[in-house]
Amino acid sequence: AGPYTINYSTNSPCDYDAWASAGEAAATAAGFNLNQYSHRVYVFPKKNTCGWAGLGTIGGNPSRAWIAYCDLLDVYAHELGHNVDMHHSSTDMNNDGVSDCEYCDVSDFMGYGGVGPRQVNAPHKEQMGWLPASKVVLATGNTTLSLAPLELYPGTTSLPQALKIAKPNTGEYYYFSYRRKLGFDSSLGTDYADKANIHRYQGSGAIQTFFLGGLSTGQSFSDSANGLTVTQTASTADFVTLQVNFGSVACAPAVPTITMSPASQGGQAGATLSYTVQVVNNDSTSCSSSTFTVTPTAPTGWSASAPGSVTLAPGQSTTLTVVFTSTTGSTGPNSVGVNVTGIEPLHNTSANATYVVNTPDTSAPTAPKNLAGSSKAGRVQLTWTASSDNVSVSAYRVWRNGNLIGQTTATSYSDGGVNSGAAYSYFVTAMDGAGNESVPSTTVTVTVSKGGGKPR
Ligand SMILES: [Ca+2]
Ligand SMILES: [Ca+2]
Ligand SMILES: [Zn+2]
Repeated sequence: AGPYTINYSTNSPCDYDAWASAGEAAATAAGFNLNQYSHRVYVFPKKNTCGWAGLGTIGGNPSRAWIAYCDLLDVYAHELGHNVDMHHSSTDMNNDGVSDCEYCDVSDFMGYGGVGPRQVNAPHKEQMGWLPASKVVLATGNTTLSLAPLELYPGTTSLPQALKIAKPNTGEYYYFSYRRKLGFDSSLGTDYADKANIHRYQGSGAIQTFFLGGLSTGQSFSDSANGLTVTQTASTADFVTLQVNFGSVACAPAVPTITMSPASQGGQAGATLSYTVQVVNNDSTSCSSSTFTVTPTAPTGWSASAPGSVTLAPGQSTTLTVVFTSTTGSTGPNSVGVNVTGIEPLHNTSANATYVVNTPDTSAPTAPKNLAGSSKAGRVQLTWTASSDNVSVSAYRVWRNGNLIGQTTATSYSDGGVNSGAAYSYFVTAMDGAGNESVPSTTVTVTVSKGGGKPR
């Protein structure tokens, strides 16, 4: 629309908002429905008092851009770039996270204006969706790959056009791309042309991108904090080859996982119980092996023992046995555990389990009842009625003439160690698992019948 003449002087103060309103009023009067325009650009004479070449909102609806240098193509591109959410293309040549110069990556029109037409850098192309996802390779392990020039229309090359690598210590990404003097980039400067360009960017959003430098064949980029090295190994007119090496990734120690089992078990006072302790070294794979010291923790007076220390590689796990012995006076549930310490303070952790001291069984079973005896074929057959116990009856003992002659879990017994015609007295006692014995049953006397089988 326009041009329209508005009632301001080229010498009047730089009231760009008022100029935009006056311009919009003029366009509306001329029949434009401005509601149809979500991106609005106000271009005014180069003779003005503003002191800048252009100004643009980052995003916005409508987005707005003011062009003070109406004859500079890249100023339009720059301000419209802000309007679609791009921030400035900056430099940080020493990669210390501190911007060296906000507008100095001039491989991208989001740097200084007045440089001439050019493309945008790799992070901006990804941010804008101007590179299909298939053209951006995220390297997570050692790899060697070739990139086609970033200037090519993606459909015209089978190669990827950007290499992206996470920068874990800041949550940013590195971007590598191959820039050549093609098309709008025909005037690309020597810092960029025919080199693998290195950028750093958050990965999304209206945040500055940072140019870190360019590689020639044989040169490497290193980030020692993240153990990353990227070496340019070859370049032709059609591609650059980069070798990515994560070889010396920094060690990231982590809290080991300690589990103790069983979670709970019981034993008598004074009993020694075993627990299995599993130790998992969760350090990152680049860490060296670590030694974990396992120290048992138990109530005062108890004794405990553990193997002491275990040495594990990252990711490795082992189980060891830790034993605890309660004191004779202990009762109820008690916490037992292990403290684990390692090389790193991060390694210090612990685990616990429960040792329940059972109340001892001091109550004997009831006496067996209804003891009855009979004799047949030279043997004595005894039967009785089962006893009961607060826990359980474990066995019956059979006594003949006051001597223990056998033990059974049944409620009957057959005694063959007897002489025909003789008389014997028997009683039976019941036992429980704790060794408590009942009082004797009543006594029965049995006279052994004459031999078995038919008489000869
Ligand atoms: Ca810097
Ligand atoms: Ca008992
Ligand atoms: Zn800007």
